[in-house]
Amino acid sequence: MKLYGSLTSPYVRKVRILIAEKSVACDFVVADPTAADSPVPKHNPLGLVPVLVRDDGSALFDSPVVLEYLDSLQAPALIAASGEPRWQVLRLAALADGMLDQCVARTMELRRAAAQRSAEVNKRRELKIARAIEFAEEQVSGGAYFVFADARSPGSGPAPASGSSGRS
Ligand SMILES: N[C@@H](CCC(=O)N[C@@H](CS)C(=O)NCC(=O)O)C(=O)O
Repeated sequence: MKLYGSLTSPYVRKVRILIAEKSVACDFVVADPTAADSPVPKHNPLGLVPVLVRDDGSALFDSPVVLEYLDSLQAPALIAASGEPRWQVLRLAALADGMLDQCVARTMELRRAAAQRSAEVNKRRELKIARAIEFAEEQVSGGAYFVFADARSPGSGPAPASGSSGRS
């Protein structure tokens, strides 16, 4: 399998983290999706990374889809398979993806020529990001930081060590 992606894309990083967590055999091909000779559109008509090209040549794209596929390859599942734990994980993933969408769009806006930039649009984006961070913080109890173990299997992960991972 090959993962096509840029080094800077947060969506690609999500996939690379899961590949590392699960020790999945997968080559990482650094590819700029916007380059004229990019291999990306051949695998994803939308021209976006990440794209996962499987051994039979078929491609999967959109990071949530790629994550679900990779997670399904070997146990233990990091994304809960069913019931309330699944809805909790999917909601958190949607929140994180939504934050990434807003952050990426904000960055793209800042890259536009000064005369074309909209401070108002980015203000709305920043408000959404701030609300999403607050929402994420409310998901953890006891003033602890959110830790990855909470996302693996809500309710069954180890409790954060008191003090060391608490908010200061
Ligand atoms: N919803 C997609 C978003 C992917 C995305 O926007 N990737 C950006 C890199 S951060 C990209 O490939 N941009 C190229 C372009 O806009 O042409 C996912 O989760 O995979």
